[in-house]
Amino acid sequence: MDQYAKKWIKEAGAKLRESFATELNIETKTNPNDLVTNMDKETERFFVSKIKETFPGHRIFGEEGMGHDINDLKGTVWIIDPIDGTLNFIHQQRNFAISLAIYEDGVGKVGMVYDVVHDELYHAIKGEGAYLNHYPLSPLSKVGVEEAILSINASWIVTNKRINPAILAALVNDVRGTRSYGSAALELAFVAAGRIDGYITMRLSPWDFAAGSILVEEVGGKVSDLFGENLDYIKGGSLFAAKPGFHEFVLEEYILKR
Ligand code: 2AM
Ligand code: CA
Ligand code: CA
Ligand code: CA
Repeated sequence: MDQYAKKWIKEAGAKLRESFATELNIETKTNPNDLVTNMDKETERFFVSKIKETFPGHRIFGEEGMGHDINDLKGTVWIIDPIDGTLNFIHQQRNFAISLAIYEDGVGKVGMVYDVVHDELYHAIKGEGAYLNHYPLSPLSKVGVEEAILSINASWIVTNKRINPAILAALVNDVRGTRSYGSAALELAFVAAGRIDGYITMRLSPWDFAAGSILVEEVGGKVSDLFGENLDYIKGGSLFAAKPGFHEFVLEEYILKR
């Protein structure tokens, strides 16, 4: 299964790179900043046709329309975000990824995040380690808050309905530096690769984190919602991924501290 997934994700990535030379068709979804392109839709259709042809019994849950009636993860479910970071795809032609995960009865078995422009495939099979292309990713080591690089969107520090923004502001003040890449899948892959130490975001859908969470956990990182609870792989929600130790520390000393 993972060999097919790898082959298809590379093929889809090549099509995305080729699309830079063509004119994109851009539409809005729920609001003027929520965009979708013909390439988002074409890429999802590409995976759907390959999976249906090769694994007719498998189910598919994708951002651009597939399986939006899914309300459990029974059997084998492919969870796909054809382009994660569509705004970056449109504006920057970089900092986007294809995210593909395979879940069996709710357990994440295969996680792949493909950084298309850099030709970097982050991949993991549960229990067999995580890799960046052919290089194994090292188990994550502990880091103190004062040495940590945290990925967080600045807007969450200004207004926020889920948590007092002052808590996030204090955390942002205490860490060594912050980043914001605009692709949840890539940010999770960066946590797994040790390029950043943590990632906090307020609202994601399952296809944003289904693959990345497998990568992070495979190298010993922690993934939860913002308050330390389990992620919801059907509804989505907030997310906090980080190195071991740092995750617990931030929950105890900032997020859950009254
Ligand atoms: P997308 O590009 O596939 O839509 C941007 O900070 C990150 O959040 C991207 O991973 C983006 O995925 C995702 N995202 C953007 N809008 C979202 C929304 N309304 N709900 C959930 N995730 C969203
Ligand atoms: Ca989207
Ligand atoms: Ca996404
Ligand atoms: Ca997307």
